[in-house]
Amino acid sequence: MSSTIDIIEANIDMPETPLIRGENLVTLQSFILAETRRHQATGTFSWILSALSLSAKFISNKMRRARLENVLGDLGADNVQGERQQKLDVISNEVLIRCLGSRSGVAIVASEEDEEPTILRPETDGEQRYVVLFDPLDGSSNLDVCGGVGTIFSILRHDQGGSPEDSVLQPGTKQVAAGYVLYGSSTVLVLTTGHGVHMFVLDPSVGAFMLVEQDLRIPTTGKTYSLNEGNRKSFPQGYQDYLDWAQGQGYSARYAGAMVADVHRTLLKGGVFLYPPTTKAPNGKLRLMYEANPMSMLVEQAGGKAWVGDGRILEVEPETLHQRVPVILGSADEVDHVLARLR
Ligand code: FDP
Repeated sequence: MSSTIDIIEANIDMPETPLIRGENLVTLQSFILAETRRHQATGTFSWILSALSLSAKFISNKMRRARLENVLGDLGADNVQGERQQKLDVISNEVLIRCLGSRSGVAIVASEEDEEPTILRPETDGEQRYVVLFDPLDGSSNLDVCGGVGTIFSILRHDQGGSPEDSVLQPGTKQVAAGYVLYGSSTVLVLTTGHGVHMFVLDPSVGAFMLVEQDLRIPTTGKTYSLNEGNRKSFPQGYQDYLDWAQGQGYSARYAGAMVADVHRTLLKGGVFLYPPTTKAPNGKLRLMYEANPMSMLVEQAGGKAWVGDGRILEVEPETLHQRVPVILGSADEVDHVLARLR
């Protein structure tokens, strides 16, 4: 069976010993085009992915120069979640809205930073349009200390029959694509369109995301848990029992405090990422529509599991745009170890 890389590179004669490291040079753009053809997707959809990739390049560039351009720190205002807004939260939100807003295939955008979705083109005009939900800058409290932060996105089909609200409030199983960008020691974009998970790294010298791993699989096991253990005393008993068990088994703790960084590590190395209910946040802290759902689609597509406690995150019926859910996701066996203590 020919791979996407074969399709793109078939006509290129490569020297026997490549001068550039890496067997093939496939950009996100060419990968999306090949995927579009392979799965008979529409060009509209590819344009949306290209807007997300363009936004990621803008944000990445801003981030790298943030201290020099004096755009670190908070704005002195709270967002709709009652959280302190960072200057870069606002800049990233604007970049995404402007890039996505110019694509005719985008019907609605919904952001963590805005109370209500922005309805751009509710009519379909005979074209399949999409809803794009995003957290423009996840983990932004890490910004001032040069820690990893990211952008998370989820794409749904715009349902022309119902109200814009119905279009936005679809369960995670209906996502047609999901992904994140991690602005870490390099800028990494991880994407699924429902046919596996693929990883790209931004090459700043050419300004393109290059494919570095196709069909990424999460390890089935991994003796690492990732959660804010400072909240331990206010977790439900099952989570505390899990921690006792894991520590007895010699597990390690790893927590960056930014979901994108923690999920990325879990995806590559295995283990489990958790944000349990706490006394202060009885439904957990993470948002279903633009944090838990897209990450769950990626983790499931990579062969892992993503649960709220008593069911799959992707099957939660959403009630509001900014609703929160408890999150347990990662290697299949490790998620099972947690669930066994919650039952
Ligand atoms: P942040 O508030 O910094 O944006 O989305 C919320 C989030 O970060 C996640 O990225 C992260 O996993 C979590 O909050 C960290 O919360 P705690 O500080 O409560 O551990």
